[in-house]
Amino acid sequence: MTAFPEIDRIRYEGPESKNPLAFRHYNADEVVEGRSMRDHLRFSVVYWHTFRGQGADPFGPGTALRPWDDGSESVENAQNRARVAFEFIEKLGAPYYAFHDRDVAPEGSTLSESNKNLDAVVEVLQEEQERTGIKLLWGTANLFSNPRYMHGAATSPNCEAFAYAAAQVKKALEVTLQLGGEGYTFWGGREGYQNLWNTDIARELDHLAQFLHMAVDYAKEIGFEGQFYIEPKPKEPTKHQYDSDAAACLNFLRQYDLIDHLKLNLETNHATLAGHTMHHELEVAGSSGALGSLDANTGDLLLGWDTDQFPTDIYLTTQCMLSVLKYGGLKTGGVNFDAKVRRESFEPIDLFYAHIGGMDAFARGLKIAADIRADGQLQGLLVERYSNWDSGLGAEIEVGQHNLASLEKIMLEKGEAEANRSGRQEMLENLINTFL
Ligand code: XUL
Ligand code: CO
Repeated sequence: MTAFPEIDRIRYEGPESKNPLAFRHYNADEVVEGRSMRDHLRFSVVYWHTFRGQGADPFGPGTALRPWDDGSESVENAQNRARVAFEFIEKLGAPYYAFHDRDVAPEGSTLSESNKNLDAVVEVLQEEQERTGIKLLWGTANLFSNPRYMHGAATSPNCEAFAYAAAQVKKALEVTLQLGGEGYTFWGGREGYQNLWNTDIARELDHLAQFLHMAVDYAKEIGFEGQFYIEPKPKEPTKHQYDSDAAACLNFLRQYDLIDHLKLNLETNHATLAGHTMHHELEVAGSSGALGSLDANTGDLLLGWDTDQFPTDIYLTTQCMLSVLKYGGLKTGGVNFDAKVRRESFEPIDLFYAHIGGMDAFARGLKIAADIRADGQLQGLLVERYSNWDSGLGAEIEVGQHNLASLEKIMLEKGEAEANRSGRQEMLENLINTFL
């Protein structure tokens, strides 16, 4: 059985190709800065949008045609869907995928039934991983859809919702280990508040930290050595999510002694909802040594929701890859397309177009970023901007030789600070454009 009979393996045909089912820039074996594109980009397909998304929105039901899916919540349908997912990922040529426990297998009427369903589908995932060589980038548990999590999971005022979530994470860690997953992500689905009159923030944050420590401890116990990630998002579904942006996550991780255990999984549309750019979030995480993985997508600035569209903007992907290269490249993380085809793009083939576009956009971003780095002008101007810290007074301050009184003495003698130099912002923006 094949779900995509008309599609062959998607191949690299070069920038001149007019074939919409070919890559123009993503050439997996091509070497950039000493590493293949495959290894730089570590592309990953998400199960939840690509195989469970129906295209529903608040104004109408799903539109997606998925002829392989009988629409039931049976385990057989879930197993069949898993095989289709691997056919898709293999034809696309992405080396990784990511899933939530409840995307891949139906929730049963009890926890043990849900665990049994998950085991039955994980068996197929394992077979398919072995057959194709496709690997699990990260696993996660859905701790936000079921009504038991209406007030949150780890931050719920109901301790049994916390306990149930803990049990779900335990199982999700076990299957992530079983599948050789390279990471495990915590996105705080409803870990936030809707109303401060009924919320004890300090207690909820303590609980969230306890929950993450339990996961870290259990990973150690079972020998899971993958990387843990926390994924910032400022709102949706709650009005304020605790993990609101990279800086808030870093503060939380440091406050609760978790900073050595979790890195950040940054998502473009979450950055923009937070009033930041993805570039900002990457630099905040990277400069703290916490840049872990990318949920690659984009929002629509005119809509203001988490629309999770596929990234096609070369300026964005160039910024992403400049930051990734600057901080030493992706290690356990990947470029994970947490993105969905839009409601009007309802045919199976649209899934290919969407991923091909995202992969090509990132491949171009990678090549452009490498060109900018090889050229060296941008880096040279940055070094130059801070150069008066390299010797004399600047160097003395940096090594801690001064205090307020000694600096006052110098400035009383000089009377005024040295004149500033131009930031050259327009010139730098023009410089970047010469590479695009
Ligand atoms: C939600 C979101 C999630 C996480 C995984 O906005 O991005 O899909 O990536 O739970
Ligand atoms: Co995400």
